[in-house]
Amino acid sequence: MSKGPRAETFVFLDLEATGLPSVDPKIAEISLFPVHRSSLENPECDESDAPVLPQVPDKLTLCTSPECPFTAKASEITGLSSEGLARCQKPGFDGAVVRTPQAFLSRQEGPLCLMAHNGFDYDFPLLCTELPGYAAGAAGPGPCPQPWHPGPGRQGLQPGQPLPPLLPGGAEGHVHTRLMVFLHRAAELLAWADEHALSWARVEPMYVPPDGLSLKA
Ligand code: DCM
Ligand code: MG
Ligand code: MG
Repeated sequence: MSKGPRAETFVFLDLEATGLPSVDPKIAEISLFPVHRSSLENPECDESDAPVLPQVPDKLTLCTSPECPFTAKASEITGLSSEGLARCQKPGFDGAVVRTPQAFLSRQEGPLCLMAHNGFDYDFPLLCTELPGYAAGAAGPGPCPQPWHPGPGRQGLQPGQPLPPLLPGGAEGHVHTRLMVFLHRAAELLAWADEHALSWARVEPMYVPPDGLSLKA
């Protein structure tokens, strides 16, 4: 299906936000783990032959105080609240939130392929709404959903393989867990991603912000 060049870096990402798409959510946390193709083609394993996290520890996690309150469910899931973020004096969604991930990703070898569980229904449209400059400027194969559900009956694992623990810790914990699931069947999932990666042009914004404007990088 993919017509573009193959990705050299796979960026495992997760967003935490103030709610589901029905409430026009705002991003509260972004986590990005770029993993070079070579680390996925030859994943390192421990003494019991279970894959371990790639050695190169390049990752970015940042949070921002969203303009709107969290739904009760979103607050329960993420452990975040407007009060907690304000208490820690976290600034709102400003130019730094746009520029920092862009600068970070520009240091990775392209083309990039973004990997997110449920990405086409949540993370990518929300990125498109809140970071349109990034979406417009992104080159290469672009986003790619992860073809499994890392919950009960995890489809990314072989029967009998130990499950990686579902780490708490918001977006970063979720990215970590999903990367570990990927590593358990890296060759197969890498081939799947090469085949199914879609261009950013296929991603529609989740919603148009009320002022019709979003921050540009
Ligand atoms: N979310 C929500 N209610 C749910 C599931 C998710 O409001 N039942 C929102 C808040 C999360 C965001 O979606 O920050 C992303 O969820 P996840 O990290 O599971 O992808
Ligand atoms: Mg998510
Ligand atoms: Mg998450």
